[in-house]
Amino acid sequence: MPLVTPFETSFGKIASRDCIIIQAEAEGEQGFGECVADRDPGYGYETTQTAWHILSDFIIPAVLGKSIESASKYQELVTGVRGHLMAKAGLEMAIWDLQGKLQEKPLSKLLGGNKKAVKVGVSIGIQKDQNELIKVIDNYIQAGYSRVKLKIKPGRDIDDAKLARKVFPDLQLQVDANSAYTLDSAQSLLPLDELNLLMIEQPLYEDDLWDHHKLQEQFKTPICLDESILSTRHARYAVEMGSCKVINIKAGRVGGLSEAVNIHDFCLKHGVPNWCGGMLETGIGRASNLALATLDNFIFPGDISATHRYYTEDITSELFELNPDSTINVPQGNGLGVTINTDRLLKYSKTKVVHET
Ligand code: OSB
Ligand code: MG
Repeated sequence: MPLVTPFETSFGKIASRDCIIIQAEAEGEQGFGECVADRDPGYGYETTQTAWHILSDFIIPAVLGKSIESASKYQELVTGVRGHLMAKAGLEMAIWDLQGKLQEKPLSKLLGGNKKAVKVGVSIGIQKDQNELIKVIDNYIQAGYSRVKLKIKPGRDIDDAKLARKVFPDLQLQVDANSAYTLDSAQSLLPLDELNLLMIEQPLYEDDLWDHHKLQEQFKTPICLDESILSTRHARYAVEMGSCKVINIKAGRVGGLSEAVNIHDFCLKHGVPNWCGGMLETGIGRASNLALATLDNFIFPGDISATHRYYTEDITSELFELNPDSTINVPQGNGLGVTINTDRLLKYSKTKVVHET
């Protein structure tokens, strides 16, 4: 899936995505899911190919032909697969979609949400220079986004953020480092604390909960964890250690929507605000993110932008558009509430495999 513009982060540049789309069938109905793993293991260790392998050789055989009472029971079938949370989450999404269609309920309702629209922002990649950065931010503000996240990396951090803050003094602004710093090198980020940022996302390595605690002690700006939180246990460790004050939830990163809801419930109970992260999903994953973001503790705007911020041609028939109040409507149809544009799906498909009982 070619992106409208390449997306540059501290771990590399993404110009197009290799997505795995999963179709699950039961009782004459079908559900769709999207695995968020990408071609390169830059954000996490999984790739499209590892996810394809784990799905084909382990996850699908563990689930195929089994009777399952609800999507929330899916994890019990795949306990034999350690890790590979993105692969697991892709099939779980398809089963939730299927359940919503069979029970004639939208996913947001199945998960316990009530909102009809959710607050969103836009995540902006590292730009070629500062002129371009200001132009890109301005365009998104003109388009109606009220919250902007800037990707940062060593050498493209303080100056970019300072300039953005100077030009847009009232903008809801945050930054995301995608694990590009160590506790030592992150000392250079201390000036960020004067910029009134909503949060600083994932400055240190994903397995560095203790150093995030030390860094959080140096900052009044909340640290938000993304890559570090793979389960409710990680959320508890981070909260007990004081490694962060905000947690970004991505169902794809934590093994699926069930675990995402568990993390949400834990954070709600402990007064730690959440927001819904994104992985440049197609309309399928975007519908899932919107449904998840309807839960009560999703307090900050999500990284869930309009379709055309990502793709000129998406594989769902529905387009997601930004409302003037920087929200996007949550699909109200059954399950994910989206329909697949089969011509587009075919046009962009590289490989298709059918697993049958
Ligand atoms: O860290 O949040 C991230 C995209 C790909 C991988 C990791 C991240 C991101 C984004 C974009 O920030 C979020 C989106 O708009 O989908
Ligand atoms: Mg992030």
